[in-house]
Amino acid sequence: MAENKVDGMEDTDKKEDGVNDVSPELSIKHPLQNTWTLWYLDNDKQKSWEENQKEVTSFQTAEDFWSLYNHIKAASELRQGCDYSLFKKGIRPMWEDEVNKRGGRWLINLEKKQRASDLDNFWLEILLCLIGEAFDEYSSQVCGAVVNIRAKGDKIGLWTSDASNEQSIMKIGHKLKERLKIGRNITISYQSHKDTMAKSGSATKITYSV
Ligand code: MGP
Repeated sequence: MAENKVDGMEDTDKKEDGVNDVSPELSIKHPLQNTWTLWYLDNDKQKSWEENQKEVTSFQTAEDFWSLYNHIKAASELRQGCDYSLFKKGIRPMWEDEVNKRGGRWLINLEKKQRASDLDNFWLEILLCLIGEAFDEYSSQVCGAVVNIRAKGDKIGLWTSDASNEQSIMKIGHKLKERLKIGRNITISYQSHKDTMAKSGSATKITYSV
């Protein structure tokens, strides 16, 4: 018995050696430029908005992003009132965070019927833009993105850190439209968080649009 066991273990060791022979390009994960944190906002009416924000996990390689993405529900499968947010590690997905408080967001308002057709594609494309630093030299201005699942129509926001930096905001807005293949006939708007916070029932002031 004991001898068999030892034989078995030797076999296993050999297999493991084989795996380790794989070239480094295939076995080393691909690091991302930033570490990213996924947040989930639950819609629990007993709790405050801030208490409902849950930090899920952080990742810093392409492979770990895909493991996470494939493991969680698609945005379209979340309950009404819930959000996903993906932010650079250390930035909380809220207006009050030091990095967000002078910033704002590019906002994509979806029609109800787009939950079935566009929502998950848009959200994945935005995630890939974030982790792939798709906004080139303006990527440092990008804080993260939020998807809101709402009965009145879902929303996706791309948050940047400086609502007064027109050049960065416009470049990011154009790139966003291009990557999401949003047609020229559709306009998306940028709002500062200060204005979003201040709105009282009426429409939020639009600072830029593309
Ligand atoms: P929401 O979830 O961004 O949009 O904000 P929703 O549900 O479509 O509502 P609408 O007002 O845009 O039509 C809903 C509410 O959540 C806000 O009115 C705030 O009370 C709270 N909230 C949202 N955000 C993003 C923040 C935040 O960053 N900080 C704090 N303190 N509260 C927030």
